[in-house]
Amino acid sequence: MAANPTTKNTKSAYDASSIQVLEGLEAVKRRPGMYIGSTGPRGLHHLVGEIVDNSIDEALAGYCSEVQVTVHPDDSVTVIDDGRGMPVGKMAKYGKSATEVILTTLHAGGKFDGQGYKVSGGLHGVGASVVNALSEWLEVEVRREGHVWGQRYERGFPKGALTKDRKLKKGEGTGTTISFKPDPEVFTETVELSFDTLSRRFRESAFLNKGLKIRLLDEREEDRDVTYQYDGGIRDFVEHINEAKDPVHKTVFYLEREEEVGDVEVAMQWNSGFQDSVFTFANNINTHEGGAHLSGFRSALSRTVNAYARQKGLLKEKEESLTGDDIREGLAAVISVKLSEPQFEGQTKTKLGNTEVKGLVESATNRYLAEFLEERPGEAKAIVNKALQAARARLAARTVREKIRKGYLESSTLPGKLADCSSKDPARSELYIVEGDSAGGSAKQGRERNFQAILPLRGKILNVEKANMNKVLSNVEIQAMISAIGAGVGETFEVEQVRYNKIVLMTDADVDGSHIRTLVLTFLFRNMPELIEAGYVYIAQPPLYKVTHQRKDYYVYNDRELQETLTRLNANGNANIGRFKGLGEMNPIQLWETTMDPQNRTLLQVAVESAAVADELFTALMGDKVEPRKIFIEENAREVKNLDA
Ligand code: 28F
Repeated sequence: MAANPTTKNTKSAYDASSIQVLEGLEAVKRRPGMYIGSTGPRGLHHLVGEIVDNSIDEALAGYCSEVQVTVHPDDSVTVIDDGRGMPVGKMAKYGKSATEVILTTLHAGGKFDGQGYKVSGGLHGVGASVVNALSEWLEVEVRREGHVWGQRYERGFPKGALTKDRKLKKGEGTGTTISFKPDPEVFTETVELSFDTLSRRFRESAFLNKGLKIRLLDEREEDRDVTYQYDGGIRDFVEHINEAKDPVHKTVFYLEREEEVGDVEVAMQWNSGFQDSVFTFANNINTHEGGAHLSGFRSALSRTVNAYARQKGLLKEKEESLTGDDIREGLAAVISVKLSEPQFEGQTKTKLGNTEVKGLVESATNRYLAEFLEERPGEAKAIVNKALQAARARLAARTVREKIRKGYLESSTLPGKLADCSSKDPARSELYIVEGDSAGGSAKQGRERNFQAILPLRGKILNVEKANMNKVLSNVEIQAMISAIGAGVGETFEVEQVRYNKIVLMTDADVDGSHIRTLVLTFLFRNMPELIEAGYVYIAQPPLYKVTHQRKDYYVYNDRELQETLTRLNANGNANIGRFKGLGEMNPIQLWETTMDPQNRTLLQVAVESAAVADELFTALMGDKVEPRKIFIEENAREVKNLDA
């Protein structure tokens, strides 16, 4: 019988495709890093992300509304979606079911017949086949065409063809379920998935796909079960970023456009902080390195805000335009584009290349932001004022930098409040930085003026960790410290120019005092690290208690000493114990005798073991994250008594 021309010889098709599959699996197993970045924890988590992204692709196509991810005690994972279900039909070209082709052919899924989906996320489209190859086992269940279909693989090899199993139950929806166990022979470092890593990633995916419900269950720990769903999409994302901050204006700006080139969404809202947090995505992939969409956004933002500021007379003709940095200070924004053919470039393939996208984002942002500002004059004014404030700080800092560069901001323009010492020999001179004017007053009276200078600080100083350099340099208290120390700041700091070889922080022993002390230490650590490295920075130790016994006063510095003193005096109850609430309570003589007299004071020398550790800790202590505030430096400082001995 003549071969029926319509039925190609599926046997040879099968053989050819099987060879291709074997080569593909081999390639992935030989160099997994090529396909998932690494076989460390990041690569391990990518496996889960890749499978979930295929469900998200089905959601992008409009057919899936819920994805459920379960981590099992044996470190295997199950992902379930309620999409249409992977196609199950036999593909003549491959002589196998479409499901098996998707799960065994590299770069299959989503795109193998050219049409594919309009946009596909995934790990730059490596598809589920890589996950299959790198899994000890993988099981797929498809619910579609009235039946449940199933197939099992081991290290990518099918243990049999796709089978048509039970009928779908009444009311049972279509969809795809994939369970898999990452191969411990590949992921030799660890196969343990982190709930936090997964939940962070899925929360981001939910923000980026408005309305999509993603649920994460962890069977390894009781009741670790979160569900993310954001009907506001990236608007909710911006609100989440600004949750711990205070917004400068009420309405979150939002635009959404669908053009030939692709879809673009932008959401943004300014907060009163100094950092800008602008996150950009292309097909749900975080484009950390930015690219065309980010530059389009930035151009539009600058142009539109400047135009509005000038048009409303908030920016005078002769005044220079607001810079991008001025405008972006305190900005929380999310830009998300969806393209059919995204080009990822850059070091880590997270920079969007498609140049045509710049125009798409720029024109959409120009148009809708101008409208937003026009329609909300109150909010627009707040936004422009924030940028004007940033510009003023920038210009003020420029002046200060000029002065520092020309050496003005050192000895010549000493701050009014500094009560300097008469000695000009740094080796003998000490600068006490004191909290508050009343303590400053006592210190000025009590000190030994030929070698002790006093600089009172007015209340809290700026938290430099959160402020950019412009803000720092335009802060009066900070300027006073820079000029008193007299050796410049930042890159122009010269430790040989320092006017005092002891800079002593003297603040109250209460929470406020320790907070101010940490702020000053953060400033010094960030802007004059050599000062700390030279061992010039100290912390004064005022007494905590005054014990009066038989008309004699004893000053006690901590609870341990208090017990020892009471025992030594065998006071047994007839001693009066007074607690010092703050430096201001001490009269000048007491302050001198107990805290400033080199003969019997105690100074803690600030010694930072490793700058890197401190750097990390300062960021944690003083950054945006709300961590338990502990005085890291004191715990690492070496206690030094009678320094002057
Ligand atoms: C747990 C992981 O992988 N879900 C998937 C689909 C649905 C279709 C599909 C997938 C079609 C054209 C190739 C069904 N019906 N969850 C998943 N759900 N793949 S993967 O098709 C494959 C593409 O190019 C699907 C009609 N069209 C598409």
